[in-house]
Amino acid sequence: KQEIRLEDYEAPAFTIESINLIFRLHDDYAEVEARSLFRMKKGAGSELRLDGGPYMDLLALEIDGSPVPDDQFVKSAEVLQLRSVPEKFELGVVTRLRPRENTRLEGLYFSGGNFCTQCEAEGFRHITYFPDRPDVLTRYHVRIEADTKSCPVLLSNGNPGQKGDLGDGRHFAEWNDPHPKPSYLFALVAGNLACQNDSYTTASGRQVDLNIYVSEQDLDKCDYAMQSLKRSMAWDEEVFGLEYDLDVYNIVAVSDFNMGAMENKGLNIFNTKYVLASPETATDADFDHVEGVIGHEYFHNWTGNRVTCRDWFQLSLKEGLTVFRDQEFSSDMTSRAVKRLDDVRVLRMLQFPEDAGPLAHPVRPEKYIEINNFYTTTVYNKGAEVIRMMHSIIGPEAFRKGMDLYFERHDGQAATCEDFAAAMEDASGADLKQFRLWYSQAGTPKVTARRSHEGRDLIITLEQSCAPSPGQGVKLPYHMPIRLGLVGPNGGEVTADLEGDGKWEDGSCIVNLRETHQSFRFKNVPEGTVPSILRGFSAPVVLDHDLSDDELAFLAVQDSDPFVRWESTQDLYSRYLVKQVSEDGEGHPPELLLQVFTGHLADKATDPALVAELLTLPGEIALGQKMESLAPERIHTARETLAKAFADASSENIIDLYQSLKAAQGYSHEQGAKANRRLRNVLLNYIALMPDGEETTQRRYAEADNMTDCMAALSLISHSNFDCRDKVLQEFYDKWRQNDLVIDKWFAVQAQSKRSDTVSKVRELTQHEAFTFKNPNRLRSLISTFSMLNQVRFHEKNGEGYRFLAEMIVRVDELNPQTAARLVAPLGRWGRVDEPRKGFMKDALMSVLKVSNLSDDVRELVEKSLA
Ligand code: B3K
Ligand code: ZN
Repeated sequence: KQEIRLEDYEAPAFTIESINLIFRLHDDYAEVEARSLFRMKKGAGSELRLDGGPYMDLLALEIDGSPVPDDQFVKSAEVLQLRSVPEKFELGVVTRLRPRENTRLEGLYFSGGNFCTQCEAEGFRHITYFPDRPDVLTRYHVRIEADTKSCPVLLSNGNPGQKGDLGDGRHFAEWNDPHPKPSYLFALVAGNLACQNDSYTTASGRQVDLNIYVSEQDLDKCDYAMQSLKRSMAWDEEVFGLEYDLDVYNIVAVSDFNMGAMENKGLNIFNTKYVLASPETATDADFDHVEGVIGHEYFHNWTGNRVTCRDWFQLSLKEGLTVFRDQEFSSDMTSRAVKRLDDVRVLRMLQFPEDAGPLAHPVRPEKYIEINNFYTTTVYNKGAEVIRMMHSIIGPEAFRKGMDLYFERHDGQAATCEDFAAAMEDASGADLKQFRLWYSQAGTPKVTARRSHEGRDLIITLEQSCAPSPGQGVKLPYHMPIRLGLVGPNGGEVTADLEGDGKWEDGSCIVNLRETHQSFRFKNVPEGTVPSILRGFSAPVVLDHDLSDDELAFLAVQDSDPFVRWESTQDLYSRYLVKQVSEDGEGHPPELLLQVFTGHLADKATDPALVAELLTLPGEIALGQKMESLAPERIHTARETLAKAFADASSENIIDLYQSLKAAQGYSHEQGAKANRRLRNVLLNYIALMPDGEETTQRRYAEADNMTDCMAALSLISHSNFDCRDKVLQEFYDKWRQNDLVIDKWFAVQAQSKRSDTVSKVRELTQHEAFTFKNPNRLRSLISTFSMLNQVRFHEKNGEGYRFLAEMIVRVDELNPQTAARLVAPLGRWGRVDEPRKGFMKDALMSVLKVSNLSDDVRELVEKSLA
């Protein structure tokens, strides 16, 4: 496959007025008839190029009702070229597909007894020959014909039209989508599904029919998704003034899905993982993810569907913006402070390594071989940070004006990241020229903050740099908003006059860092004031500061900004742990650390969910990122040792707090109850290390009346050498074997085990009766969890972890290239490890490359990973 470049973009030569699609679905094949009205643009040549794919047969090709003669078109595996077409014509294409054989889960496929589609990014070309690109928008009229009994439910985009009986045990349904859309937003579902129905009345009084379709046995797990959908609809009206625009909003949950969900116009298709939730089967985190993804797909209706992307290089235009919107939504629905920590943790754990490794690319990439490989955490999560920075720089009011202007200008169009930045610029009057570098430069910038004093003035000097990334040697300085505060000696906020580019807002000062080296003078600052830098993680950077341990301990307790409180605590713990690792020290943790820990333990004024985070040691992956060269075993040991020291030193307080958090009246999903569970389960980690640890953990497991508590205990048991371990794992499996999503957790909890036998256990689990290479959730729960989250076992010194992953990539690639490609990244991190690991990782990558028939998806990433 050839590399596609942003600089080669050309507008389409034809517009399409409408498309009529007829799907004739049969048990073992599907026939698709497509009739589209094409109109040539002025000055375009008369040749027509249509995208296609190798998995369908072309049964008929017509122009204005007459067959196109064989010598008038050329068909290769991926393109259908018509030599010369009229200025205006109806193109008729009939194709035959085999949905049951489609294990790639792209285009039209069969999952759990139902037909469904996935067209983003380039799946529509596997349904019919068509200009399958996001800047060709047209109106869809769809008719589905299928067996009445096996497919009672027939769905497509837009509003429902006619339906009826066809005789012979077959029936049909028609759907009309009045909003022009690109082909990637097309969707179809046909099958036997149960439905939860509700309705929503929009601000302007439009009544919308809401449906969630799932398989019969899951009907009792849709409530939360439905409530989340209604909350999303209300939130978008309130915060952005955006209303829903069709009579019906359908969501279908399918169990075989390559990613989380898909925002098809009026017919979202979801991974069951992000729809189904009940307290018995889903953790609090799962509930939050359901709400976040339901919101995300709903918000796409405006940011993605009404305004779509001109080309796939602009993917972050819809994804970064929509992630920002779903994060804001979840913040408003839950706790803003804790949501921010969760988001920053994800960014650091997934995006920072991507940005520092061989697969680094800008938020707006400039080239790709397989576009599916660019649905990355950089495009999504860093993309969201870019939007958040604009929000900080121009302020919330101007941001809202900018959004309004963006929709006013581009509703119904395929737009670019540049269009978005221009709207924000025009609405605010701010100059965002330099800011745009966030779209084009890859890599995580480093910011160094140093202090000096002149009289009573405090001068903070910020310096920025960004290491080279593939294809980008030298980086220009970014424009970044750094939110900082001054915490006075007795803990109060100090507001001091600023000399330099910035402004005060609600007790914090947002300064604009634009130069490589730039100073900010705060006038007349009381002695003993400590600067709190990068509040709210206002820019996605690595911060290096000159705060002492005592100052960190001070901020950990006193700062009004929850992010800095957490970050200072983490910094303090990490400093000590990194030193332990590099010196292989056995030393007892200093009094200051214990003081901070017990201080948090006694903190009754703070949200327990945040206290839980303050009491959590930095993860092994986060610690690894603080080291030049990764020492996974030593990181693991140092962290365990510190946890044990905390548990020993504060055992009474830990147990007291643990007891006091016991829910008075059974399970509740209220914020307060969730927060208490979070804290209680963090404390359980420490209790498990105490002399009665096994007993308490086992009791917690046995008494759990919800999946959050159950998994917290099970995860500790899975790490442990407790006698009960095998028995508990077996019981859990026996209890839940009918529930795929819960069994995914069972695989994941074993894949994450820190026990030294984990690699061989994980390998064994691929032979388990419940394991299948065909289901992406199952693959992710075992293979991705192991390779991405279990640092110490994946990086086993003998290279077994790497070899296992390489074998899995090859196995999965035979069935599902997109999902196989998503497994590659951990093997590319060889720059971070020493020999012999480095050699083993490269060998593993090479072994994948040697395979014949490797997909373009996997090949692109493996080749880049080796470069
Ligand atoms: N837009 C889809 C992702 C499609 C991925 C295609 N490989 C889901 C989302 O971001 O909402
Ligand atoms: Zn999205």
